[in-house]
Parts: sequence; structure tokens; C-alpha cells
Amino acid sequence: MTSPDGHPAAGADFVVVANRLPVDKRVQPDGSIVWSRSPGGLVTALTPTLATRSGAWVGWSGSTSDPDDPTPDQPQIEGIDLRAVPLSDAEVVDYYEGFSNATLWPLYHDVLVKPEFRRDWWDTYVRVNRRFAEAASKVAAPGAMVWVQDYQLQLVPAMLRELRPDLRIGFFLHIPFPPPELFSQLPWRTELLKGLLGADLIGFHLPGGAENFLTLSRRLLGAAASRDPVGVRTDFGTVKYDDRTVQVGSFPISIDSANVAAAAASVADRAAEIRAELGNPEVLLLGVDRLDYTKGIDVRLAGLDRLFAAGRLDPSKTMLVQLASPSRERVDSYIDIRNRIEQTVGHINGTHGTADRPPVRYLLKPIPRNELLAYFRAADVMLVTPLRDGMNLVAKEYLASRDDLGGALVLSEFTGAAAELVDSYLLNPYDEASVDDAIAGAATDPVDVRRERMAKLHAQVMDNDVDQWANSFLATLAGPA
Ligand code: GDG
Repeated sequence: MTSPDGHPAAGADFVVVANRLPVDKRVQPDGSIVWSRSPGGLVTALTPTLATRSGAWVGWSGSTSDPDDPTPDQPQIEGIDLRAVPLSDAEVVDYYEGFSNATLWPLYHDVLVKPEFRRDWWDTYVRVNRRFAEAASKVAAPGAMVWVQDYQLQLVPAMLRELRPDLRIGFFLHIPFPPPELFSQLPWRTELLKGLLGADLIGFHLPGGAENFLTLSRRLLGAAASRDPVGVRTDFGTVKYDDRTVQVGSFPISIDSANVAAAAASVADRAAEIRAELGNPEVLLLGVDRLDYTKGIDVRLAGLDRLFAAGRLDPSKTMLVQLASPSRERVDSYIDIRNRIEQTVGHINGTHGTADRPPVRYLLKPIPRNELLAYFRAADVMLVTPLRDGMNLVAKEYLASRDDLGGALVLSEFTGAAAELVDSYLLNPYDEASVDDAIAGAATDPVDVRRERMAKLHAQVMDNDVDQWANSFLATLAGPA
């Protein structure tokens, strides 16, 4: 049923729009398809809101289809009304692998690799964003609240506003928002800013991202952009554009801390088993990342190599387990970083290991959630060394897992998480001495020093969870009661 102006008369009061639906597809041996809920902080955080407010989730199912196919994927799971947006193979190449992950991702991460600017990718990005906006406009009830997620969908807010001016639209960026000098390289910079400014509230992890956005809105659009004029909340600002006032602020994301802590405590036995399987190393270092050049896996490997060479760590007593999950495997820069990492692992094991005891164990496959938590629980030192990262949830998951107050966190200053986790062993990934000192300190400091740091860090993460993040964003979007 539609109302006279074309809105769904009934519909969802709360709509999440994200590149991916929170589902995984499995094809059974008999060819039938089973959908399961994919685990993740965002879906966990939003499930209660989706359930209590008649919610819907708009996104891509993860498998490609011909948009003209009469039977596109229709994933279903309990509890959330899923609306699949179809993407063709060619669109995945141009919109997802191309514009999202070979243009925007490197541009927003300090141009660690050179972004490629291609008009055909941009055209597809525009077309696919419009498809997401149309899908959201069809499912949202009059006056509904719509929350658009991340860099793949930055044009959706303005497109959706045009279709449905009655909606309350929020946007959250999960990756860093770059300094004006970098953002300005983008040939379609004004279009992107205008796309975002279709929202009522734009959220970033850090005040620095919000600040960059305010500066760019002033410079490129001539908008009146300022920090909160009342000066009460200095992490908030506003942009006046197109006769509307858009709020801009920082909302550092977190994890489902209590659940992670409980699940990790329940696998303590498996953690002991893992250490035994690895030959009970004196010091067990751990890295857990999507295999991405932003994550600084190469930074920690180079540090370990230097520490072994200098005799500061003993390769017969120290072991690094690096768990890497494959990511964006068809994008050139991801193939390059994978090759570099695998070469360095071989170098370290060949140089500092023995035949029966290579000091680096490297796995290139995703591992089950509970096994991951057992590794967290087993590790003496967690290495989180990105060259740039919006937040980094692995660091927070590690801390939540350690209610035994064991372990130590080595953390790059170039992560969003570093702003909160000030008691970790912080390092500058561009400074070799800083990398080496942080890893060596975390591995060799007296137990009581490490425990004291862990107590503060664990409490920090338990006190600031993803529910608070979602609630504070949505309360700001809803406006004063
Ligand atoms: C983006 C931003 C921001 C990893 N390997 C396995 C596995 N994981 C899980 C981790 C964690 C998640 O994947 C990774 O989250 P991160 O935050 O560390 O990194 P991105 O994927 O780059 O996320 C980032 C985030 O968005 C949220 O805003 O923090 O800065 O880049 O949950 O545990 N999970 C399992 N097996 C694995 O092998 N089960």
C-alpha cells in the first residue's frame, strides 16, 4: 500500500542502510541455500533497536546476480526485515573493488597506496548509491529514521532526501575522514560532500574527522561551518547548507564488551591448549587482522626481525601467531601486500628459526569466533600496529577478553582506538625505535606493571560499549525530546 505521495503507508520506522546485509550465505551439498546471521558489533548493537522499532536493513547479500534476474537473492533471517540490493559482477568490480576500495579506501587512509581516479568507477558508484537510496525510500515509513553506514554509500543521504524529505537521516563513517589536502585530490570532491550533507547528522569516530569535514564544507562549498557555537560540546559542530543545518560530531565505536568478555572466559581451557600446541612459548605475540596494507602487519614483522637480530627478544622463546583473514583479494594493492608479508614471514623463520621451531606462525584464513577469542585469551602481547585505522575493534576485543587481567596491548597511535586506550603500549609505526621499544616493553615489563595497565584498559572497554555508541548517535539524530 502506498500513500498519495508514493510513500509506503506501512513500513519500517528504523532503517539501516549498509553495503552488506548482516548475513552469510552457505550452499548446502544438495544445492539448497542457507542464510545465517553474520556476527559483528554493528548487527549486535542494532538488533534491539531493529526489533523494538519495526526495523529493516537494506544492503547487498554478498553474492552477485544479474539485476534483471527474476529470482535475485532474498536472504531471510529471524528478527530483521532484510531488503537485498542486487549487484552485478561488473558493478562489484567498479563500485566495490574499484571506487570504494581502490579510490576511496586509500584516499581516506593517508594515500598509503596511490588512489586510482576513474570516471567509469565513479559513474557506477553513483548508480549503485542511487539503487540503495531507492531501496531505502521504499521500505521507510513516513518520518522514519534511516541510518546510512560507511564510505561505500556517501551519496545515499542526499539521494534519499530528494526522494523522501520526510525522513530523519543519519550517516556514520567507519574509516578515517582525511585532511582537506588529501580529500581535495578527488575529482568528485564536491559531489561527495553534497551527498553526505543530505544527512541530518554525520558521525565520525574522532573529533579530527569532524573537524576535517567542517573545514572542507567551508572551503569547497562556501558553507557556514562552525564548531558548536554554544561551546558546550566541543566535539560537535554544524554546517549550514542548502537552507538546512547539518550536525557533525564524533562517536567512537566500540564492541559488545560484556558478550565478548563472557565468551572469552568460557574458552579459557582452549587458550591453555593453544599454548601447549604451540610448544608453550615463553612469550606469545598475536596479530589478528584483515589482510590489508593499512593494518601494519609488515610494521610488526619488521620490528620482530630487528628485535631478534639485536638479541632483545629470543627467537627460541618467543613466538608470533599472525592470523590474517583474506580481503579484497582481486585488488592489486592487496595482492602486493600479501606477497610482501609472506616474504617477510619466510625471511624471519629462515633467519631466526630452527627447522622444528619457526618463530612466526602465519595463517591466511578466517577462523571461528570462539577460536579467535581463545587466541586472545592465550596471547601475552597483542600487536595492533596500523599505519592508519578508523578505530580498530580487534584492540577492544582483546581487552574485553582479558578479564583475567593478563596480557598487554601494543597499539599504534594512528588508530582511532589510541585516543581512548592511552594505557596501552603506544607506538609510532613510522618510527623503528618506537616500534621496537613498544613491543619489547610489552613482552618484558614486570607482570605487575602490565597487569596495572591491563586493569585500566579492560575497565575502559567494559565501560564504553557499542550500545552506548549506537544510543548516543541515535539520540543525537532524534534531536531534543
Ligand atoms: C572498519 C574500520 C573500524 C578479523 N579476523 C577474523 C575476525 N575478524 C574480526 C575482528 C573484528 C573485525 O573482524 C575487524 O574489525 P576492525 O575494526 O579491526 O577492522 P575493519 O574490518 O577494517 O573495520 C575500522 C571498524 O570498521 C568499525 O567501525 O574499527 O577502523 O577499518 O571484529 O574480530 N573474526 C573472525 N575470524 C577471523 O579470522 N571470526
